[in-house]
Amino acid sequence: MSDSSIADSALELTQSNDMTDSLMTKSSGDEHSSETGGRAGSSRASSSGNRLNDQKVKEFRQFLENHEGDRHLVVLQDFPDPDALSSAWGYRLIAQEYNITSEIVYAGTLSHQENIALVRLTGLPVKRWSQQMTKEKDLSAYDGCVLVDNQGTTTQLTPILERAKIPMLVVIDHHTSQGELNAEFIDLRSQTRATATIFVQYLKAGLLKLDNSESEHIKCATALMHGLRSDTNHLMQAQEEDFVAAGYLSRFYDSQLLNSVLQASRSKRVMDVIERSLRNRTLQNNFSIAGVGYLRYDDRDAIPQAADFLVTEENVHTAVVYGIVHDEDEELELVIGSLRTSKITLDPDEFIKEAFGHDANGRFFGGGRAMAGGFEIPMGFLSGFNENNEYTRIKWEVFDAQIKQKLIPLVDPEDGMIHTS
Ligand SMILES: [Mn+2]
Repeated sequence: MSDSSIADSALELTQSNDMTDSLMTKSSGDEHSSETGGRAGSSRASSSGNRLNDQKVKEFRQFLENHEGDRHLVVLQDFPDPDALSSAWGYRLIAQEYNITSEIVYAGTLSHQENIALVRLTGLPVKRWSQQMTKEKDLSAYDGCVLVDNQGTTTQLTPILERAKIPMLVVIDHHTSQGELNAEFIDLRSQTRATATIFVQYLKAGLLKLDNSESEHIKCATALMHGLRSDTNHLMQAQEEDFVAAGYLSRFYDSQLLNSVLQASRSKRVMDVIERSLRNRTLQNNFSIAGVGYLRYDDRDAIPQAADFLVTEENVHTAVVYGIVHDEDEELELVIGSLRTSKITLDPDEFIKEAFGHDANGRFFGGGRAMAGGFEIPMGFLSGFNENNEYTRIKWEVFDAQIKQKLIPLVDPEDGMIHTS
């Protein structure tokens, strides 16, 4: 895995402003107020929001018509989440209407049990392409690539596709802009909570008529419902457009199927990491901080799950869980961490950027969005497995102490002391 691969943490980083901005202030859900207020045009935001969607639908339709018969590669972030997976499926079904075939791929891991369940139970057509496999493929078979719920900065496949000169055709995303993009069709809506919401708007506008008698439509609608729920914290941070989208999906989705996806049980290894986080946690000023030691690359998603769990403890408003993740294939090690908070005045993005700063290239080690954040710190020269247990233990202790040292000034600004317990 290349160091350009950033996952959950960086994903959270990129979502920085869109959710926090509107959490406590007027939300951009007002975009549709004219619909409910009955005074069409009374709100500039409302008409411009609808106009944007109408305009984008028109552009997208034109794009699809121009590309009839194409073969597209839909590239997801390395650790695809339900929003990405379901939106990519939406793309595939819409594109099919224009005789465009698309393959949905990701290079990392499907590591959260809910994501695995989503893919298995709905038969979501996604494939893992490792970096190696991708290098060996004949990419010239594809007319172009499509980025959904990402802008190419969270997938290891970007440099390979660039080298193979596969044109970037489409970017549909709700993260804040990651820099200049060159694609034929771009729909970036940083005020929108979920890419799934954008796709539902495309469906509603008629790019594909969902049909209750088509089982693939029902399954895709179910996946989109899961996607938009999971990017809005179970609709708790949803805006009007997300509720409208969910309302539309409610005509098609299979609630029992969604329930089975949500019931996915945790693996024993995830339980073990949660157990370690409980045992190792230190409580200070309503923060709960836990280092969980080493874990396998495939289990990295246990870290945010442990943070989700620790933040539920009485008198805790913020939990930070981190560990050293080693990727056996790539002989690479990273410190990966997650933050969860219920404290409305704590901005995870600011907190993480301030705690860990950035690398030599000015790139932050992490960031966040409302209530959640993450970080990913490459271990560089110290990376790599060592047979010697004592060495491994010391290495962990050093990183553990270093992370705590970075966190403590923020957890307890009065207390400049270094705590390493
Ligand atoms: Mn998303």
